[in-house]
Amino acid sequence: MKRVLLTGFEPFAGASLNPSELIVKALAATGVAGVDLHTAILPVVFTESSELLKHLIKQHQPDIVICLGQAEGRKEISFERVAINLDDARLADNAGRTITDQPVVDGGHPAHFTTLPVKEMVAAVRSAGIAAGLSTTAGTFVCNHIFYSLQHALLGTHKNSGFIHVPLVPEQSPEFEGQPTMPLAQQVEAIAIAIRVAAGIHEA
Ligand code: PCA
Repeated sequence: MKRVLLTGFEPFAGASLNPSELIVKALAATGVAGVDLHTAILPVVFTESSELLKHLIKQHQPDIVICLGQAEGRKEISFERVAINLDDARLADNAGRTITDQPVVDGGHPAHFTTLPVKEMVAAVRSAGIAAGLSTTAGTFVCNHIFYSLQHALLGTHKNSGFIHVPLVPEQSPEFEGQPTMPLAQQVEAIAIAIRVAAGIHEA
């Protein structure tokens, strides 16, 4: 059975919730059939998030690592293809720091690609009737930071890892007027499917 580490993020920028945290907690409660699932919630703080992720990888020795984050404005489950070596925040992280124009890893490659089977994951989620797509930018805030740190940490290993951005949930509409949303239950189902595809056990 593949060991999977799944992470979400706490709320940030004054928001009351983060759907990525709710998805991770829902799947931690139910488990995902056929995989040995380990979960954690990361702080939306540049250095602390990546330090904690590296610690969790050491602790759990996962075969697969999938990190989730909220992407307001997106209407589909968004499978990120590329992480770039750039921290460039437009808003403060949850420690109050606004890091700009800094590499994620000094001397690291300019970018890393996902090592998840993202096209199969998109196809499987879509065939369950849930909106999904590929993305070529995870931005330059803490989500891209964690994605780049993850790919850098696992470089040269045979582990599969990557990042998925998720839409807002309808409960956030009052805070994010006019932005697209997707119900939490659909998001949870999509991520369970994605995990099972990554683990090679999705019966498509
Ligand atoms: N989304 C932010 C950081 C945490 C989160 O859930 C991002 O896209 O960078």
